[in-house]
Amino acid sequence: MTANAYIERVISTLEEKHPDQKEYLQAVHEVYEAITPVLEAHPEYEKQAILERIATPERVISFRVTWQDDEGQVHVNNGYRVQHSSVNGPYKGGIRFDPTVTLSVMKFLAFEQTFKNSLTGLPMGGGKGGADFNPRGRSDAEIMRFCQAYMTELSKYISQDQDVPAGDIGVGHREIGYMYGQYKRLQGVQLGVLTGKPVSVGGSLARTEATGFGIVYFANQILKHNGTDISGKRVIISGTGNVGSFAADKATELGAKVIGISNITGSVIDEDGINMNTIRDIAANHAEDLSKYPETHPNATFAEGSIWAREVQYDVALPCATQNEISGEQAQQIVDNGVEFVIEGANMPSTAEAVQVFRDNDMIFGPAKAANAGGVGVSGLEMSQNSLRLRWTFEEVDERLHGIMEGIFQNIVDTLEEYDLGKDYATAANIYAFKNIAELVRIQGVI
Ligand code: 2IT
Repeated sequence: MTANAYIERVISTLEEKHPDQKEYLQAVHEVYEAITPVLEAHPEYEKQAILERIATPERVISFRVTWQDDEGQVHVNNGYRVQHSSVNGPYKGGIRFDPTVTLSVMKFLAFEQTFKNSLTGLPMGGGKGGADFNPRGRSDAEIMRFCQAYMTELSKYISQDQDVPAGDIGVGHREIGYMYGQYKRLQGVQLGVLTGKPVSVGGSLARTEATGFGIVYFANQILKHNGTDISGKRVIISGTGNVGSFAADKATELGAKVIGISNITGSVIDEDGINMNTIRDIAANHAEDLSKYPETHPNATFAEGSIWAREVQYDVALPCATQNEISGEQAQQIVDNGVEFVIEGANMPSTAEAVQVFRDNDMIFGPAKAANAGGVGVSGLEMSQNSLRLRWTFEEVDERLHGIMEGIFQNIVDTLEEYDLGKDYATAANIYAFKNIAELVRIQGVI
């Protein structure tokens, strides 16, 4: 079979097997449509079923999470851990607590994570976990009971050498702290079994900032590769969580003007530059209600709905909220707004339609699996520090984060040249990561 016929056969088999797993199919499709030249150079990959083996998770764990709320009501949620690939080391990837969690979302994230982790150059396989639990409005005691119930089941499948979860949407220091405590109660002390830990219990300095900082380091590298840099640029960011808020801080520090930010309540445009202290205060004390922002910043405007639907002129878009947050129509609005650079902060924030619009309009596009790899990169550094039984300074970790993002960018640039890809950073990232993983699969035999 030709390379393309092999790819089409694998994709259509996956579609037949998993017709409801939209996000998973989307993620696999996006990678596999980029790798034709690699398969052409390796016709033996078909007989070895390399595409099937890379797309199919090694193990999917699905379990019930039962917990009691403060009124005594018992609830049941669906918990997951997808152990996607161990070819590059222990399964590694975050845990997400969000009502949108499904098996398809877990499988797409675990697949993406495998590629992302390989891009960091650190020895980490790929995994992802989570539950369809909505932490919004829950008391601290309820969060603790949920985390303990989730970890009671998960603890049977993870260890610091086999599978190392971290945080993601809905899971921060507090949740990792509770899950770490519960793991320890059940299995004994294993400092490296989770990353993103509170610094006082073995977490790494700069882990909280790492994803957002890394996105801006990567964005700046792309801008420089295109003859400019982020200083003086008008930037819009979706998401006020760790990713979006620290991306905003770093962009501002490097001289950009963040003129807009959004969360689930809506978006704010502030031509004076978004004040992140106000945003953090709203997140912590006002149920994230961004409509409060103009009360203290009268030049700003608030609107409900997606920030990507807003008509405003800017240069750089950093989608840092969640998967498929940019529709095709919104991508066209981004193009019409004169945006030149879209750098993905969230995992797969652009729908397939949006990616097509960006391609058709020659948008300079930084793919998530490269741009947001700084988070898991510093998780890798947290594992190193835990094994070494020491702690690096914030500056030292930040310096290494810089090095990781530069290394990723350099490998992408080398791949652009090798495959004559122009400025198609997404295809280059997919090719580079796929080549690495495919070789690791081959080397380790038929298992
Ligand atoms: O999407 C991601 O890369 C993460 N949620 C971080 C994973 C990790 O293990 O730090």
